[in-house]
Amino acid sequence: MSLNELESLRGKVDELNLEILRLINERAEVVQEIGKVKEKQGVNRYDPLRERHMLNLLKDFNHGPVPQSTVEHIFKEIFKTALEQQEEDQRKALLVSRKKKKEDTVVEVNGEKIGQDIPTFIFGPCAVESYEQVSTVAKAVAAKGQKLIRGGAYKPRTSPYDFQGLGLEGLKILSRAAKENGLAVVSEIVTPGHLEEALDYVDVIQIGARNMQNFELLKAAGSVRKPVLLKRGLAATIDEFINAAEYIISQGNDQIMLCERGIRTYERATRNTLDISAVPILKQETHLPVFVDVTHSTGRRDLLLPTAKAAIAVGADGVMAEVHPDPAVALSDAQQQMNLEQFDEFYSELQKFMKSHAILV
Ligand SMILES: [Mn+2]
Repeated sequence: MSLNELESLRGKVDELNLEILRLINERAEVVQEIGKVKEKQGVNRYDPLRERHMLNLLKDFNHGPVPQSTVEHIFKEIFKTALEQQEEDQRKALLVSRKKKKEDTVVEVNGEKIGQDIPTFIFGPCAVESYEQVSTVAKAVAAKGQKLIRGGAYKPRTSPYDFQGLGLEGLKILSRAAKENGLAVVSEIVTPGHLEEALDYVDVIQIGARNMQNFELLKAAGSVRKPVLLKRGLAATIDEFINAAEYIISQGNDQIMLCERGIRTYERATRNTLDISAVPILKQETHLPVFVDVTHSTGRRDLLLPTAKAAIAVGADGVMAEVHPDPAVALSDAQQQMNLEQFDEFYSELQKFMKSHAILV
């Protein structure tokens, strides 16, 4: 074979490559069109029967020399790319997506602008147990100039025999203590049925980890005009978490805050594994404020401060932590709540950290 011949064959291969490239892209455009039609009809994007049909057609017309298994392998990759492209387009279309709205969403509660400039803190006991208990904590929170208090009245617990919370009575107690101290209430609602009665006493509706995919509850929270704090599920992927937020916003309520609270892994040194990288990912993917709950992610008092620092350093808009006047006798999460002294220490250390890093001036 002469050198000229080789050059000319290589030239042909180059041309064919470009032709294949052009065809792959042309195919992708047609698939995108199909995606739009399917979206309008509300049908599933992946259709295994259709894929089988396409593979059969290729088999009928493949006369070699490329073996059929290789042809299938190559075309399956092409099919997959097109499907991924469709999914990417779908993600861009989400209302919570940063691509849909570039600017940060700022949620205003009790004069606190959450998601803007300085981090927001949400402190309070795991559960509302008595007026004295929440009132003591409310005073400590207000003394620090903070604007929000948390406390569970409806407690979804692992065991049905564990303390289930004081219910509406608990919300009334929390609301009273909060008002007396100029604080807004963050409290979990577990069923759409409780939402209406709770609205008089709650300023931020919390949807807990165990209810992250309670779609009826998400839709109900989306149809009221109160901010929602949505916690990530125990074993939820970031994608599932984002879609849960989409359920809320799809009903018209865009006052949503996300909260990373640790995920379940094989690691037992902490109660859950704090997925710290979820914070910047959620900030990139969505326009919503992102919190880190250091209490439930670690389940360890000695890790509250370092993880809170990490949360702020990585760009979280706020931190949530549990405080109880006497954690040893708390009816839930006795292991990990801070007492008032520890709370003071935690708070002042965090302030120091933020000042030294010019987060607070
Ligand atoms: Mn708790």
